Amino acid sequence: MLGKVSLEEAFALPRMREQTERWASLFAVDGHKHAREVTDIAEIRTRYMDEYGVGYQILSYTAPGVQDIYDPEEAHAFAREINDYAAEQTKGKEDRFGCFATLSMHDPTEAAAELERCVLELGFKGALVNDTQRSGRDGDDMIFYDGPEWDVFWETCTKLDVPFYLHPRNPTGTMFEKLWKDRKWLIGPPLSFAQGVGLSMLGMVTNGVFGRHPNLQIIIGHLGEHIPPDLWRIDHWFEDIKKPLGMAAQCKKTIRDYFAQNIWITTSGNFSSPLLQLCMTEVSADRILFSIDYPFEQFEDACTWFDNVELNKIDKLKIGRENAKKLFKLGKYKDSEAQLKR
Ligand code: GRE
Repeated sequence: MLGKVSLEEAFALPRMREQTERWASLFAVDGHKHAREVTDIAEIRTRYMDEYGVGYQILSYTAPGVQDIYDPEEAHAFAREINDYAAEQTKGKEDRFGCFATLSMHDPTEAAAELERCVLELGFKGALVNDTQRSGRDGDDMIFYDGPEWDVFWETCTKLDVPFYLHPRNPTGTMFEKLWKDRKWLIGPPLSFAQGVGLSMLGMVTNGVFGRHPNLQIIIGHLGEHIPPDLWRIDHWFEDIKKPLGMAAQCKKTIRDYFAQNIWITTSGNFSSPLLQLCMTEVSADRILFSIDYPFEQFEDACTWFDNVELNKIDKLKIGRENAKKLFKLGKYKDSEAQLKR
């Protein structure tokens, strides 16, 4: 399929090469290739996009990024540097690339102001943030975004009418020590990422964020971070047990309502046909967006899978590009109107 849109696509600052190589050594079999690809914005990437029919990508800073920086001032300065770099590097390439804002999440008002700068001045399409902000003097604390102090930030997202991509980060501090250190192969895509995002996502649902911000749009990757297959059980426990026990005060609608009205899922890094079918049944093709997770995953794997997966034409177009066009109010980009062959 030509003209696909993908939106969980990472880059790194060239000056962070050492950190990038270290990260690559944990998550890439060919670390040098990964480092080269993640540090590139538009050369290697555009070649892949052309080869595999991706018309438009929304770029975001590679994890854990700013969410790993527990000094608030340093975090904010790093976020601004990344945003200015992304804007400069994609200038003149607006028909192929958009950007998600990178934000320091130490302070809700400051995060809101930087998001506003990115959207209004730099033309960014929303924000991508990792599930918690590392914080505290020794970096052992973490900030969740589901409390009332974050209302000012979520108000800004809805006022600007841009989505927020909730992306995973690796466990750190005591959490790492207690849960993951002795089970290190489960860190990342096998388990810890889905647990981290699931906790934050369902925390937002049950702490009433969508009740207070009914138009807020949150995107999660990896075909829903293990939530869609569990929707029946979550719904049953929310409605039949947790609400009678008091949860109803801040969580008025059902989990299925929030998935229909506030939550989007992408195919990033999860190219499973049976799971896609399940997500279409449980969540609907109207809330699913194609994505790759480059360069942690390969264009070839994502695009060959999606181009060949058995879907009717309407759903393939929705997931491959039409939902993204609407959500991000995209104008014309390469192959944005191309006919679907099969
Ligand atoms: C990511 O998207 O940030 C990521 C990692 C490590 C492994 C896989 C992955 O940081 O998708």
